[in-house]
Amino acid sequence: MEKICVMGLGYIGLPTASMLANNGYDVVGIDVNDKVIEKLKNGSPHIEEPDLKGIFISAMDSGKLKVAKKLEKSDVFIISVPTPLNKENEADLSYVESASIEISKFIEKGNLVILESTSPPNTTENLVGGIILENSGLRPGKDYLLSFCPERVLPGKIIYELVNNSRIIGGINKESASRAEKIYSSFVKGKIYLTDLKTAEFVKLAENTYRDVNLAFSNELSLICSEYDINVRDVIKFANMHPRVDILNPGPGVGGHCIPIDPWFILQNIKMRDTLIEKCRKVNKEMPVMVARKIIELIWDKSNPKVTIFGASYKENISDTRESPALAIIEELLNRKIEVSVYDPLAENFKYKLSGLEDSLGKSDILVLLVGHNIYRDIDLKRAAKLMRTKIIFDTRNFFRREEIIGLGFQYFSI
Ligand code: SAJ
Repeated sequence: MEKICVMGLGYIGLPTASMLANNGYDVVGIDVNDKVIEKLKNGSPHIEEPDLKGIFISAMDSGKLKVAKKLEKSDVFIISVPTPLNKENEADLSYVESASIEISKFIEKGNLVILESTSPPNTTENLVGGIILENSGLRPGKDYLLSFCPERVLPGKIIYELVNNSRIIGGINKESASRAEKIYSSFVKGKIYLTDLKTAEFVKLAENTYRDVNLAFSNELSLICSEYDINVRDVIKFANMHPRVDILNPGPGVGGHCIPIDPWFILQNIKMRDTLIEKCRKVNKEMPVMVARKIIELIWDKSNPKVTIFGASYKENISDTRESPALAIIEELLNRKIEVSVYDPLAENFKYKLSGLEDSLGKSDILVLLVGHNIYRDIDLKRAAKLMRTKIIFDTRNFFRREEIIGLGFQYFSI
């Protein structure tokens, strides 16, 4: 069996490395972060994700998965490092660059390099291929094989989707795509489609941008419906009964480390201006501001108002708080000197202080639900009503049952 080095042990790299090891490959997972390596060596993943711990531990126990800080010689190198957005709304490819420089030191003729990190079109050939050529003299497609294979898995369902989703693989030539296909087919049950590098890079961006555009449409509908005093949820429910309509749910904004970022990668190297994609991004970015304004409107007559926020993570039932709409909403409220208390037992690495349930509700003037975690279903709303100073619920996810909330004496508002 070939040896594979997976560079970057984050949300995608760690499950992928574990999966490959469980399917017979000798895998070395590389991460530059000492704390991550230490935790993993002690047998516990640093990421919360259903079923991840089990597959990671079995990979480590089998002896097929090692974790290390330094890269080593290998047959295959998979780059799975972050590609965040920089201040100019362009891809920060510095981690891909560093990984490519490292690979240049170990790569040999006949090896395969796969980029998995979401990147603007041409990154695999120009940046990864360019750096390796410059530093090792090896030519992509001639001396070694070069592919792009984007991850497509949904946080919260990563392990299931890693196995069952289809994959798209781009190669600098057919041999590169086919060799990468052989590796992924060791654990992927979904279909695997082969194409060229640029197309595969673009497909990944198009998928997430499609979702961003659909969400912008849905969020804009919610604003328009509120002008007409029509319930947008009813509109979407009925419209989606049409066989060719599939509108997503409006919410307090679009968070996470992918959907708010990838549309910018599509736009960064093009001449076209005034695109639909950019407008949609702006609509979604504006949603938290609209939500904050609505909160302020609902509590404007209170002296020293207190706002309770349920949901710091960027979506339901996960701990990830990156680009969470809660961040922008809380910032708006704090800028107006409004007291904010956040209750989210799942959230990790949140910028603001998190409170206990009773503390967060005590003497509050409004409960704003930003994310519909299942654990919020167990909350005793009668007790919440007693603790709060003013009984208002602003439900941005259609999470609660309106009649029940009103029955408990609350005023109920939704998006
Ligand atoms: N959201 C809504 N309403 C909806 C659906 C989502 O407001 O009806 C919001 C969520 O609350 C969240 C944001 O959109 O704030 C994004 O959530 P998501 O569930 O749509 O997507 P992510 O970011 O968790 O994962 C996406 C997925 N992409 C697609 O579905 C096209 C996933 O498959 C990708 O692998 C992932 O991005 C990624 O890593 O690129």
